[in-house]
Amino acid sequence: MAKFFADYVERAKRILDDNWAGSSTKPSPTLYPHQWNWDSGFIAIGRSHYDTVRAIVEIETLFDAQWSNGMLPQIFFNPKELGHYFPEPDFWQTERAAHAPAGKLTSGITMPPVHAIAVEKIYKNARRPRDVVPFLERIYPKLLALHDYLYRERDPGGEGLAYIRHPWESGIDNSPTWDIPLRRIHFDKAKLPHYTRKDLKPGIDPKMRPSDDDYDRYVFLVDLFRNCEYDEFRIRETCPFLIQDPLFNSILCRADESLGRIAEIIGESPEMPQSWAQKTVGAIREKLWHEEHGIFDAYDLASEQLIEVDTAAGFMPLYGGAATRKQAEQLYGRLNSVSFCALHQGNCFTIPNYDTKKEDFDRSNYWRGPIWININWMLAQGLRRYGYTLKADSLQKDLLQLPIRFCFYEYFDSFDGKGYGSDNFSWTAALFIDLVEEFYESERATKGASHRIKGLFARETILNEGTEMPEVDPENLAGELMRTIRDLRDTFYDTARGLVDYERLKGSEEFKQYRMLANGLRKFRPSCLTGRKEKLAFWTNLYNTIVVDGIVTLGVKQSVKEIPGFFRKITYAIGPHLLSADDIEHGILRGNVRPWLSPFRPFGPRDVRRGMILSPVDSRIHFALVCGSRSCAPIDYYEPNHIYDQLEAAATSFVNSSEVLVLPEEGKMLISEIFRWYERDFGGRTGLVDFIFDYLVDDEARRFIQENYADLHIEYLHYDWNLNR
Ligand code: 2M8
Repeated sequence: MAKFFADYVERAKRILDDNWAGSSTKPSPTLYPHQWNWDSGFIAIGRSHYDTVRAIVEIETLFDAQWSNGMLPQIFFNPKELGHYFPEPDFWQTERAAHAPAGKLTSGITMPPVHAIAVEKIYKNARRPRDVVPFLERIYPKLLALHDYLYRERDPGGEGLAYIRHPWESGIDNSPTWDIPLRRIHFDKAKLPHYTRKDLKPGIDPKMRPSDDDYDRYVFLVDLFRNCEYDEFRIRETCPFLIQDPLFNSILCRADESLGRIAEIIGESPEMPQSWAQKTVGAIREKLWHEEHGIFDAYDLASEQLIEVDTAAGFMPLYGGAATRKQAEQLYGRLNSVSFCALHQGNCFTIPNYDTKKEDFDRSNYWRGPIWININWMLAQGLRRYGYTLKADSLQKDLLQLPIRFCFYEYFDSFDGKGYGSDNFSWTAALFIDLVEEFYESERATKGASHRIKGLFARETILNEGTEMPEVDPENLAGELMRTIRDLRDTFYDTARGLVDYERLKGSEEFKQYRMLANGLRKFRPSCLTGRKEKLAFWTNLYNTIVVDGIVTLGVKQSVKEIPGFFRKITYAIGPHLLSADDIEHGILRGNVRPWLSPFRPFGPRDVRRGMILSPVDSRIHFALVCGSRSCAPIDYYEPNHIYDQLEAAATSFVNSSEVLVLPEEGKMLISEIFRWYERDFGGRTGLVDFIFDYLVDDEARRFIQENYADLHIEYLHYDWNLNR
């Protein structure tokens, strides 16, 4: 796995190197050729893991452009790159501003203040954090001045909420939230300064960018600012777009926290940042909460009301720690719903930037629906902060997969993951590096080498040693057991999403009944199973249920990986035999073959259990066997009479899900690790490709496989071992 990510991390670093412009990093080699405010924060976070020097230079360069009133500009223009972007300094005319730094080319607005967060990360991730202290001492007053500007100039009423005065300040430019306040702006188009957009470059579909109407309003606002000579008071008096945004303010209070900790490191008083944080937290939860929607909304200071448009920005108070526990619960219900791609929903990535159920949701248009790595990177941390670990893990998985599957794009299709906008996008690369580091860290904590060794020598836990025995003849036990398993399926399994309600199942009558029947297995003779279909269904169902039983009995919380050698450990006594989940799978159902990376076959040459082996192997069982994890097949109950049809349906559904991705434009096919572990069951590599080809329904994908059959490039997807809870 380490090797698997290592190649992509190298690619991500190469992107950052290629976009390096000498003292800062361009967000993208094509669309954004200058230095951008919050992009640099995210970029520095990525670099902080391997290049402290450049991470520091990135931040210091940006702060060289800070205005004397503390404002940190949205863009610091590179004089060598002028001519490729709109609007550039000739349009901003910041020389009219009293506070703009002389000799520096900047825009006249700001962006979400992620910088203190980035600076703290640089310190924490440095090989020798002490060496970074002089940088902290240099940058701290500048960070303080930035936050002071936001509280002073953008929150004149002292509420604790800074307003933004241009959609570009939000970072989420054409978010549907801005439609209402922007459409309210009326102006005479003839009087609008002449301008030409430069973002509609070849290869960029205009439908995936803000509209011309939006641009007119962006330009109108810039014109207003320069006419006010960038004087905050005059702007405030006339600007029709003044919004208190939950995204901006959640980042602000999260950055206040970092600022307080930086103050402590360098021996300054953290009091000011801490009191700012407290105030903003209180104001977000009081003023921006929409009780009915169960989400935070932006507040429009012109109309004096919440803008009732729900986007991913509404979840950001989780990141800022601003949601109360009760708000967080409601928020989670909203976030983990079909509107924003629920756990195990399939065919969507978490979290789209806008409610997918809205009519104007647009899966490929910029900030009106797609997935953005930076927003979700923050939301994953917010979810962890409130203890929603499972969802945070699933977010992390999607964030790691998107660049791997679809390259390091600017944003991604919320349903099929296709990359849009600029390729080789810097913050996608930078935050990917950070996510991989986080992934390694949690791997080290839960599944180190010693864990694997323990797994090899795991002692079995016999799960059916209870004293309560069923009053059923051993001959009828199989039928009874299967009926009870079907009841469990009906009551506690969500077969469409592959989830099990372990909590409810645990204390239920149905599960008690199942466990009693499982005790009866001690007197069962497997030889009374007749016919291949009956055996196939019996062992498949029993395997799936021993896994559920093991998860409940051993108290698995997040992942079966918590228990060393889980599948070797969970065992049933069946007649005179002991059979672990591994024995059932690799011994009986797979024809006694070695499990992946194991030196031994389950049944040795003289093992009497060899009599139970089912041969030949039906490779479709891999889409029916459940491992209690998110990436395995969804759990179901298999009927002896219909098992072949059910296996056929399971294989079709798996091959046509996001576990098999054929990407002709990338010249490769990405498939579940299941295909790697069980390649031999599919008849080796060729058999595997044939198998996938036969089940795929998409014509374009089939054509690609056919045309590239001989040297098809295959990569394997990261397997998600999180519990299918
Ligand atoms: C996008 O915004 C710029 C204006 O700032 C643009 O559309 O031209 C946004 O995605 C913004 O969040 C980002 O910082 C910037 C550069 O990546 O591009």
